[in-house]
Amino acid sequence: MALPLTAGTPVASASAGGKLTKYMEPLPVPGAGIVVATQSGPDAYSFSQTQIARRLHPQLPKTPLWAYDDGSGLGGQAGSFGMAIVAQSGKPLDVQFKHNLPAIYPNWLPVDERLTPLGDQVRLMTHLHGGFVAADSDGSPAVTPNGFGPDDIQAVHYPNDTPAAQLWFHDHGLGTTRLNVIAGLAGAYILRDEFDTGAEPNPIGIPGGAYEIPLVIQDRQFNPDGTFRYPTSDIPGVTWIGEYFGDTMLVNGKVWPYLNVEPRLYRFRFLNGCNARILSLGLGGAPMWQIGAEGGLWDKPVAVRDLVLAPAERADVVVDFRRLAGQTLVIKNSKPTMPVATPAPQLTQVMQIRVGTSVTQPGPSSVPDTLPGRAADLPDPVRTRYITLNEIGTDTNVWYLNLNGLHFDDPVTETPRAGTVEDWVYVNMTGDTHPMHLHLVTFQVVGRTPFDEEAYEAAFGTPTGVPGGNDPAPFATGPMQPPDPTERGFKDTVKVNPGYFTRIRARYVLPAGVTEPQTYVHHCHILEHEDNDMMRPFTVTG
Ligand SMILES: [Cu+2]
Repeated sequence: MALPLTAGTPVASASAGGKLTKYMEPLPVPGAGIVVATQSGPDAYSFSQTQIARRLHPQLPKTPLWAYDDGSGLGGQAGSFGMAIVAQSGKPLDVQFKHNLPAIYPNWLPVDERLTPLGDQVRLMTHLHGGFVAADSDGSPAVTPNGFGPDDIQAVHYPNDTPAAQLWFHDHGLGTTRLNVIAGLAGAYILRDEFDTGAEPNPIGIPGGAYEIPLVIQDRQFNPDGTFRYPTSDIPGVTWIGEYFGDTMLVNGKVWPYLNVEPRLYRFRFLNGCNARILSLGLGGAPMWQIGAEGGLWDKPVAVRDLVLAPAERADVVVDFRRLAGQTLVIKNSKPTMPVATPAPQLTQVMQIRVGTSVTQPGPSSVPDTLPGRAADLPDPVRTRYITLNEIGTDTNVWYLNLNGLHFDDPVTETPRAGTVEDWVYVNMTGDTHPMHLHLVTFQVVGRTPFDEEAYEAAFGTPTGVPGGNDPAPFATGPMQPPDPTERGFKDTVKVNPGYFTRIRARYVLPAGVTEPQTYVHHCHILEHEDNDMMRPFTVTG
């Protein structure tokens, strides 16, 4: 089958997406537009990363995409987010990813060769986000910085030795994560257990089956030829841009889709899959209870009005449409309120929900009072580390971001001992919120403390930022604020807001049978920041 060749096609300067008619096509869901991956053998999957083309909106030409093919040929993939793995807690999987993409980046993916180990070569590396795996199965730029090239196979082992949760897998190429994810290399990884079976009824008493809907939200721009538009910098010598913001919203890989629902309870599983946009989502008046986040289910539901999700954050939510029969709702995205800060231009409309008038299967009649999950409640730490977030040379040709004033490939400085609990305090020296993500662990959000950033910088600053290791407590300007009610459980990504230092607590346990030392990474999940250079290794030691 011939695919559109885009290398050599001039990239238009204006986006074609913002004027598209909204709510023309149905939301892809697993089994209808999203492929539920088929195993290649017992407890094994064999994917290839490959280029396909799909029409993401009826008024757009087909968009070339990079996709994970499970061997099916992806006839069941409707949009730019098209693959889901369903895994069972306690049941390990062996997974392979074979690079079957072009060797060199096409024009529509503007690589910045200052940031990559091998120039304009397409080097891939799949990371299971939220996975509890050995370092050499993590898809880690600290282990395989050059990634994987054409025809290479990345073979990984996922123990799945954690409770049910909504994970995702996405590319993590060093210096190219923002481009590889824009191109389409992201998929869902739904981990089930004996409580969270996905069926209806289930032991938890929450909606299941066709009434559980993943909602992966990604903002994008388009060129008139249908390719994704990724702008380049207007700074001479620089291609990289500080943040990517789209002017159209894609949900599950389709532009501004609609979803038909019945007037009953649903389970919506939100994932912010944007490169840089922090979402603040409202459901048009439908009552919502959050029941879990990145680390799985909580011990009890929490009523919520707006869901403020930074890139990579997830929210597991029960929504009640029973009083909304016959109505049409819109999921809207508003500007996040302080202290969350982001330079994103407004993009309000997300998707439409059409509530029908009849119910096929009644499902649960109420939201359960208790859940089989956990509130995060770790014991006191044996050690506290202070990690700074710096932005250097903004809007100049040496613009980059860093942690602790160090580059990614400087020697490891964070070395927690296996099995111990540590507090990490992220000290934000920039003007914006950064969603910090740790590989390997899930963590408790302990709290956020306002502080005098200028005085702290005056005391410790250098031309490459404030180094790590300096306790900001003497510079506090108020008491520590407790975590938000939606930060009740274990998380793997936390909003580190400007004007505050943010304390998280984790136990640095390794998977069964994995011996220290093991090196992972922690980084900002704004993909542009991660690519330049807001990422550092850490080593779990003996
Ligand atoms: Cu950041």
